[in-house]
Amino acid sequence: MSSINAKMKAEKRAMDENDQKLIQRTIDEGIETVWDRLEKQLPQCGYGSLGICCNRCLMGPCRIDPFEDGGPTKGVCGAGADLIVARNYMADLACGAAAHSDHGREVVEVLLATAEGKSDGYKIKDTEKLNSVAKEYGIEIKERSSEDVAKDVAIRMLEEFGTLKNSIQFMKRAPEKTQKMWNEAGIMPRGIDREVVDAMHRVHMGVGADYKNIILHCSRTSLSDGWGGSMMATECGDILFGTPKPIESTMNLAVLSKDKVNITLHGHNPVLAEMVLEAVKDPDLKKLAIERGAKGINLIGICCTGNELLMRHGIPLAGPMLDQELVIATGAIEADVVDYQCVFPSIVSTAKCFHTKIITTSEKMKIPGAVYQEFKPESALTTAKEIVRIAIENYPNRNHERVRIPEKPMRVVVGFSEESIKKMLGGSYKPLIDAIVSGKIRGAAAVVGCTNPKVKQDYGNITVEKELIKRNILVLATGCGAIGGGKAGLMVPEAAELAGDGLKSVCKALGIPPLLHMGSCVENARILVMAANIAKELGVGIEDLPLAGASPELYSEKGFSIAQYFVSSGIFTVSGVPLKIFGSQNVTDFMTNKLEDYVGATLTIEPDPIKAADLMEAAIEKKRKKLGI
Ligand code: SF4
Ligand code: MSK
Repeated sequence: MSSINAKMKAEKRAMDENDQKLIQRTIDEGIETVWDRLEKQLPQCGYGSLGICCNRCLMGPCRIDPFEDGGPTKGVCGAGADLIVARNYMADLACGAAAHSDHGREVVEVLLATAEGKSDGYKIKDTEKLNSVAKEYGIEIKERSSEDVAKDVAIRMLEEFGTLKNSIQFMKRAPEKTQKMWNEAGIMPRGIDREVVDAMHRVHMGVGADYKNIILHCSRTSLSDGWGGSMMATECGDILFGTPKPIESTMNLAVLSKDKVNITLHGHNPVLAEMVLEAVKDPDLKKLAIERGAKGINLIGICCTGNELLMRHGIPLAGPMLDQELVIATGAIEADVVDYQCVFPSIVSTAKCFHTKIITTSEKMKIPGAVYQEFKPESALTTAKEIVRIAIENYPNRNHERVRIPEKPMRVVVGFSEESIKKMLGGSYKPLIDAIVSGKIRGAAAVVGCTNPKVKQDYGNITVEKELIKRNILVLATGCGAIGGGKAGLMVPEAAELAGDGLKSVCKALGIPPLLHMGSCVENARILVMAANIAKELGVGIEDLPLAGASPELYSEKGFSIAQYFVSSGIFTVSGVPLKIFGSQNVTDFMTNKLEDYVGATLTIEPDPIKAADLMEAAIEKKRKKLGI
């Protein structure tokens, strides 16, 4: 392919110029990426896209055929389109909820090991948060050591995964009105694992056959993720590593260093990344890096691990999920260290084109061809140092002539945890509520979730974000959706100039960007807590607030769970990528219309990001009208 064609192709694949440069390189040099593999898959299966293919049991696989007269309308067991679509959606969503919550459990386990003095390198950093969570659980603090309190907190949380306790403490953070709504709809979750296992039981052949009942259980399962496993991951992450505060940093592929050992950290669980961050402070390792000819060690984050490191420590972030192959294609990465989720198995092949070592660390996620360094709390810092040593020893293998690091990293201001936002407002949400009531700010919108090669990278996220701030809607962003806005320059206070007059004046008065980065995909829990606290200050339910959500470039099963728990918490939500539900008119109608009767909000699909912003604005205005503001 000529270089001009490669450039045009790269421009179609991503918004960001630095991404485009690396995409062009992959095309020029025949390095396969996610976009190439998507092209080879086209056209993708129509049955699968509509959700009407069932591969659940050995009487199948079965499909419903809406394309041909006289085609099958039932699977071998008699399941029709409604059931097959609902069941497939629930199985995907349960997988996402399980991934989030299992990550949460592992953070709680590290907290327990640390409290018991059995972990290597971890400390309790935020005792204020520890004590406030302990109070919620009714745990005595008095003269007790942080470790004793943390031990009780961790055990009480671990109890909520199973079935004995039968309730999740953090559900009580929601306003009473919202809790009543959940109880009336029969979707108040009992335990985290319980709801996921129950979901998988229901999708077994010959169990759930009522699509409405299945979708409502999707809500229950997703709530156990958002208000359960994900919220525990967030709170225990803060207790162990600190609650984020506003901090400056940089983003995009230009954050790599030409003359330092570059180590990328990719995946989701901060328990790995935080220890690598500790390990690079080791004077012996710093010395070793110099001895091997480097000027030092440069840590860089990718996607959600990157978001957590960025939020808490200002570690520069290279890009979202789809940048994982591009960052290796710079030729400048000594080690790409991963834990789990959103990590392409293909990175080992990408790494073979250069000197990069892929280091896997989780017993759950091994990749053939990668270096495996098992990461356990009891030997965490020791393993992290070994990982850093492997990276440093690999520096002399870098071929500097093949290195292509783009220029101009984008400045960002991040670290907007719920606590830091409240502090910035003077300790109460009143100033924000006043701005919303006066109409200066029409409402707030969460732009969350992924990047997906079916959408030009960052286009959906950035367009929705820009449209919303123009319309005086404050944007709260997390996950890879946040990274798009950061790379586009929306995460600096000067971006207030792009906002409508009302939002601009508020941002200028507070010195904040119109798009607030609130963390990783698991940390959407911060948005739920903020919504709950604002609703309680106003004396209403979350479902009454002028709030909306969007995932313009959704790809992941975790994203299904996030979208469903936003909706189930009463927040109208739009996916920019079609969910696999259109094979059933009834399921589609239930999700996009009838769910409102149960949870005060619906989930809809709109691939055009400007129209998605229109829908979000309309939902916000509808809630304003209902509130009489
Ligand atoms: Fe076919 Fe029913 Fe088995 Fe699904 S569960 S594969 S529809 S027989
Ligand atoms: S990493 S789940 S692509 S946000 Fe959390 Fe990004 Fe979505 Fe993975």
